[in-house]
Amino acid sequence: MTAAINKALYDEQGYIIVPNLIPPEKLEALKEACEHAIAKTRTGSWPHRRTVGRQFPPFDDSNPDSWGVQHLMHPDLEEPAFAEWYTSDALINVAKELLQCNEDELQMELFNLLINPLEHDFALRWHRDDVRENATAEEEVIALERWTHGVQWNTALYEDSCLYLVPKTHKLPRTELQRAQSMTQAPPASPLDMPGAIQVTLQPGESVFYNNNILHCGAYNSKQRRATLHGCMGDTRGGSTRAKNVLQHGLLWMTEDRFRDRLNERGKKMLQALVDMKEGVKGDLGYSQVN
Ligand SMILES: O=C(O)CCC(=O)C(=O)O
Ligand SMILES: [Fe+2]
Repeated sequence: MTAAINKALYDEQGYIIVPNLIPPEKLEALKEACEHAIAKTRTGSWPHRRTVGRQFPPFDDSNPDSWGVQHLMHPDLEEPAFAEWYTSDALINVAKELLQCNEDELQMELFNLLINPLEHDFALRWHRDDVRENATAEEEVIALERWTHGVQWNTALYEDSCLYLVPKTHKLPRTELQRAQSMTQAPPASPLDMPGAIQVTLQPGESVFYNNNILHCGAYNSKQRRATLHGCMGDTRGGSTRAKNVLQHGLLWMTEDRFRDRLNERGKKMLQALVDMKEGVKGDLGYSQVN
């Protein structure tokens, strides 16, 4: 198990920074894979993207500019470095430690890339990924209490200061002042005006692991290169609690044999957990947020 993981600090703050999860010999391969994926996205040949103007799924084609590349492990993207890293010992060990689970309980989920738009600065409003902005304090407490079986991370390939968060709000409902700044669809003019907010700066190779129901936002600078791997994993003890958060991204392609067949044995097991969760939920769960 990776000695540097401070699980107690993660539980207390709702996030931790972890250096060097990408082995040096893999860093160049991942950067190259990202460049290919970004080029395909910007030229329109990769259709699965996060569109400027839309903060949350479902994304559409209403703007040619993009702030993210979706589905990095998709076989059509033809970049095996992504699935290799998602299933690597370094990443799996951190996930197991933070989730306090066995490898057999790990669930494959999302793996995307956050990039700088080219034409427009863009921002995401203050939000929790799977709790709506109009939730009452009581509803927030209930939602946060059940949100214990997943972990999300950003791994920067270049220096990245786009993410802001409010430490400890993974366990606490918003104060009145925090609610006042997170009740609309509008991104903040100045993220640090949010009471308690910090800006997270990652050096190349560093990762922030966080509870994605912590209060957070993003500010994207079109002039500063961003290529930040953005993924999450769950553990099967969570049952279907994570289904909406994950399935809203459109994961039918992950149920196809041609994806499964390309994974290593560890990846195949993790994928099966996702497929089981998907099959276990009935009907359309809709979306976590409204754009
Ligand atoms: O840009 C970021 O780092 C945060 C992205 C985010 O909050 C989201 O995709 O929900
Ligand atoms: Fe988010």
